[in-house]
Amino acid sequence: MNSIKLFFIDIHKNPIFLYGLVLLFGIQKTIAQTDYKLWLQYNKVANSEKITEYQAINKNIVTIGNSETIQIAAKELQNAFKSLINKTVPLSNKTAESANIILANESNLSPELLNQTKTELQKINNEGFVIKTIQLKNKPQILITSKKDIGLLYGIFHYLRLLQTNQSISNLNIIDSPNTNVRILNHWDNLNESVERGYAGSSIWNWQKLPDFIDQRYIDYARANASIGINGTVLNNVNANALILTPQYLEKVKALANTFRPYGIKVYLTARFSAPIEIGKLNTADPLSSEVQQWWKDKAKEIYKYIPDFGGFLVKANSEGQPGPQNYGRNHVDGANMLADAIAPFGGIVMWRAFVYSEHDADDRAKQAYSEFVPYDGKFRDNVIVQVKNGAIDFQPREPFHPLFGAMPKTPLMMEFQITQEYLGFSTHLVFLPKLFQETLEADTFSKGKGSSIAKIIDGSLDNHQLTGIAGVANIGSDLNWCGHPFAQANWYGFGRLAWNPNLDSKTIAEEWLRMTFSNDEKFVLPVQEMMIESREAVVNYMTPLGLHHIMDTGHHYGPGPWVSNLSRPEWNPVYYHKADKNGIGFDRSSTGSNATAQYAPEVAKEFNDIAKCPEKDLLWFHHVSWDYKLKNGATLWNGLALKYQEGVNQVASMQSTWNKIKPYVDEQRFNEVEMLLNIQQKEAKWWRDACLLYFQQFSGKDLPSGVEKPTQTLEYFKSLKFPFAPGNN
Ligand code: BDP
Repeated sequence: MNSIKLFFIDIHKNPIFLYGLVLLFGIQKTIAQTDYKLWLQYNKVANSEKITEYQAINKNIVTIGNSETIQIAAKELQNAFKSLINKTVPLSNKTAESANIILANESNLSPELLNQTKTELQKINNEGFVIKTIQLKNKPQILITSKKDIGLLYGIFHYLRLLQTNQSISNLNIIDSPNTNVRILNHWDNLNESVERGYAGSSIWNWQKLPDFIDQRYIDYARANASIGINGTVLNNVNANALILTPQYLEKVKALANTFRPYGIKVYLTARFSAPIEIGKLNTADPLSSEVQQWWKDKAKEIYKYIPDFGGFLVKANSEGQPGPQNYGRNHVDGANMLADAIAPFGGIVMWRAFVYSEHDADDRAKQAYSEFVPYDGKFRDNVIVQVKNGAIDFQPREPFHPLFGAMPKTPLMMEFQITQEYLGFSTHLVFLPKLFQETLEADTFSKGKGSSIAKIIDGSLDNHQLTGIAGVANIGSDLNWCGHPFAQANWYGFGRLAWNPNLDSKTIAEEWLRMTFSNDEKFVLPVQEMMIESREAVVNYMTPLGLHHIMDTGHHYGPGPWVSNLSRPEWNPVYYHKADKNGIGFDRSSTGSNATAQYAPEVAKEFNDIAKCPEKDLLWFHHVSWDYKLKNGATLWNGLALKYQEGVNQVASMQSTWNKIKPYVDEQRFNEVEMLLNIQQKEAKWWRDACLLYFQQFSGKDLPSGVEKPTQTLEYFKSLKFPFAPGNN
């Protein structure tokens, strides 16, 4: 037993080694490999007509230019063709005339090729690409071109996606560029290799072995990110450790930066505000002190010696106990601008987080970031971007959009989504997050009248900003399948696709991902796509329906804990958020309550503020509602709430039945994994339903309506459940 365990631990981080063992021992199931390959499975194309079409076009590849990036792109094409269409396609740097696929950036195009693509090239930015079927000597060829080589890499991944999803590749004319500049993962990884809110094993950064040992995972990570257009990574936790800024660690960061560079990925770090004291031996970190300013300038210079294209800093300051400018009586602008000045000469940026709330502020937590940041609008340096979570509380299954979006037109704002499922069932529950992301991106802030969507704020088009970005808190760890749940990979994938184009439809993303990751068979794709889309509403229903929020058990945030009321900070207690009493339930944020609704543009505020107009999905977020209140469907609030919880449970049951039906289309291992995880999800959806309804019933004093199953246990039982070793809660 022990040796088996050891075997698994050893192979954990090294799939190539695993593959070797599999060959050696003749083990048939190489499925661990399958999971590891993410959406880049490159399964052999099953449709014979498509194979013929693809084989006819992809005969040889010519690259013009010799950067590492272009070589990676060409090799990727070659490898992919081998598995997709079982063809060894020669690669050369001969003349374009002899090619079928030409890879070259615009500066390497012959006048003739340039002539055929110059209008398209004018429409792309530095990371964009053009894929065009052109005629050379009357022969059709596919030209993949761009301004810079990174565009070629993005271009080939787009091209391969067409093959992976069995689309036609004749007469192509694709012009595509990312809508945002900074498309970045935020790793909440600690230097001891634990991951805050990480549910997929430990950190993939092996700080102990760096800089000399480059794990194959780093390369695979960079490749996967490049395939979806992610171009930045913050390596360490927002709850930062200053040691990352010491020479010993900068050497290691440099090794990672060198590995990621050819894939177009820049490295960023979190900056602990008190670093000048902790590692600089100063006795203050006051941003207005000239010695502190000098310290950061010197530190920036030092960092850029190691990493000439270092991206910049992400900062969590004066939030949840982290140090910041307020420790010295200064404000967020003083802090952010001081760092921005230090890093500006080298082209770096500062991503300053707006996730702030204080136990000393008696006002509604949902209002605090807005109150604090709006007066700073227009006061930050040009290389500062303020990073705002999608909602005003904290990555809940559903939140109305954060009121800061639209309220700081003179400041670039970047979106912070959470890909790791801190409040959504960890890596155990299947929840397709792009649906949630899309809901936020599509929300209309009305800041400049109708049509002022968050997508337009994020991509800079509404307020005319050049610096733009989207961050996602990574769900990546050392698990063999990277994300802990086969379907959690779709959330990484979908985040990248939406960061590239915030207007994409989550349904399209689900379909692409399924085809690339599992199968192109319609009998598989359609039902599973539907299941993924539905999964977001399911989790809302069985955890926090009708606008409830933050009623997870505290600390680890797994499972229900609406009864928790004993934590030192009031806004850490679930009772603060649901406010259930005999009169009703919900947080009154209307003008009769905390008046958080007034932080939105008048058109939006009017809707949220009026209980009759407020969308029911957000009802209890904005209103304290009587148990007998009549919902739009005629049910009382109590009955409606109970039925929503039941609906969530039923939705998971229907996800299970969908999954059981698609068994013939999925490999055994992934089928079994998802089946087991859905079984847990089903049990836990019931746990949520029963625990919450039993608890709220104490206040409503009403029976469960017909259609809602009887609780499986007592409230006391649910309250007694404890999870001292839940992952991700350091
Ligand atoms: C909360 C997490 C906490 C993070 C914090 C943050 O519970 O671990 O440090 O957000 O975003 O969601 O800073």
